[in-house]
Amino acid sequence: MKKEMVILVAMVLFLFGASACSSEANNVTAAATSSFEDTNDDGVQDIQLTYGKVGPSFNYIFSSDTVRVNEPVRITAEVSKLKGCYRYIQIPSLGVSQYMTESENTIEFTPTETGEILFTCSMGMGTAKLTVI
Ligand SMILES: [Cu+2]
Repeated sequence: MKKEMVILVAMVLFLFGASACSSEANNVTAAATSSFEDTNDDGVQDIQLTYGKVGPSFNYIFSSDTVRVNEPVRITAEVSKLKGCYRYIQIPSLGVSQYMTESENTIEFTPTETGEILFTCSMGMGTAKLTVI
């Protein structure tokens, strides 16, 4: 009797774990399907960067959070929305550290490997990431 209970509990736990895993996998797939826009058809993946409410707080907002590997990316910042240190964009993995102005409001790079690229402001309060697929 006791042994049967243990087996039952193990099965329930297994089913729970399996369903939790599959819903997590679905979320990942959903996030990865949001795609970039090549707005002016020049072969560059255009992403607009602005700032606004994200969940309960405020942070950077990308128009798309997914880009394709080995294709150029152009981030264009809406500078008027970026205050203070939010204009000073750091991309540690690419060695980028750039102060955005109205006249210099773009960052261009070509991701050479899949994974995540982290963006932060100079003080680390603002964060955002691009997923390279
Ligand atoms: Cu900051």
